[in-house]
Amino acid sequence: MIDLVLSSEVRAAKDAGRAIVALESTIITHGMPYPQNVEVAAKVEQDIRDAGATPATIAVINGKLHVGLEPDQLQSLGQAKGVAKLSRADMAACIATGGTGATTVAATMIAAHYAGIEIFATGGIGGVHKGAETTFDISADLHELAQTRVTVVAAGAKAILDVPKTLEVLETLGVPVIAYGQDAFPAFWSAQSQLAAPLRMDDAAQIARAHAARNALGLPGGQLVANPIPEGDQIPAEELAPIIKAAQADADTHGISGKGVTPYLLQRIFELTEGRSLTANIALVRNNARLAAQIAQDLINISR
Ligand code: PSU
Ligand code: MN
Repeated sequence: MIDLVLSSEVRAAKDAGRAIVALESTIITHGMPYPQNVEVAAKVEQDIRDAGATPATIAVINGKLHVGLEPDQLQSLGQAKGVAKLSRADMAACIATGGTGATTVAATMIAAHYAGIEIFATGGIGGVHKGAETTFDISADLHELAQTRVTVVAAGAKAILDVPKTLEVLETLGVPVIAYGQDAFPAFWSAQSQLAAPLRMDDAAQIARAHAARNALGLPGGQLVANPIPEGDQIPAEELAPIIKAAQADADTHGISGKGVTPYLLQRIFELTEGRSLTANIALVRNNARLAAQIAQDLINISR
């Protein structure tokens, strides 16, 4: 048995059968600098409440799996240095050794499913990195989407990834990739990309019904909902392309590999855009939180 700790509001929502949206914590510890990380995490939680659902930020603290963090826990996690980044391979080991760590998309999906939560909002998922044909750097997030029944709302994939290869792997793994309200697969900082999304849905209730239909068919795995960044918050792809190139070159020069790659690139892009990447990132995460809250409520309405 593992120690599962629900926050007071998640406990109350569960007891009342209200909609809950899972949130990851790696975005807080490894995706954004302090103190903006804590401010953003609190805002995203509030967006979910304002949209009528309950937020459940997930992390492992001193060997306990927390689903929903109290404000002081969020604050200390966001300030802590050297917090472990937990993906599928690491979470059980962290729990067993009494450690503290932040959950990636993959680990958050596992924890959400364990706690009975089916909808999860984040910024961007991990995917196939550029040069994966030599490095084999493919995020465990993709395989998690293929096997754990959680619908993940993200803003597409960052151009730090090889986005066409990421979509190919998702197709191979049988993961539905659904663009919300448009035909193109959104490109994280930009709403549009040159790539068509395999599926399109225009309202949250359809996404909830597709989630429920997969459950009814006994299909393992979740769905990836690709929600475009709001128009006014975009950064043009042409502007970011040279910055991403420079960040990637720095990562290569410093021999960054494994778990270090994504956090390193995110931090370098933040520095090289003088914080603009963060402003856009915040806008899109909040936008995803609102959509996820809607899907979670629609899912409850279906099962009634
Ligand atoms: N992409 C982002 N922001 C993030 C991450 C990815 O735009 O914060 C984080 C997420 O937690 C994601 C993880 O699950 O990085 C992927 O890491 P890796 O590529 O090592 O699997
Ligand atoms: Mn990786």
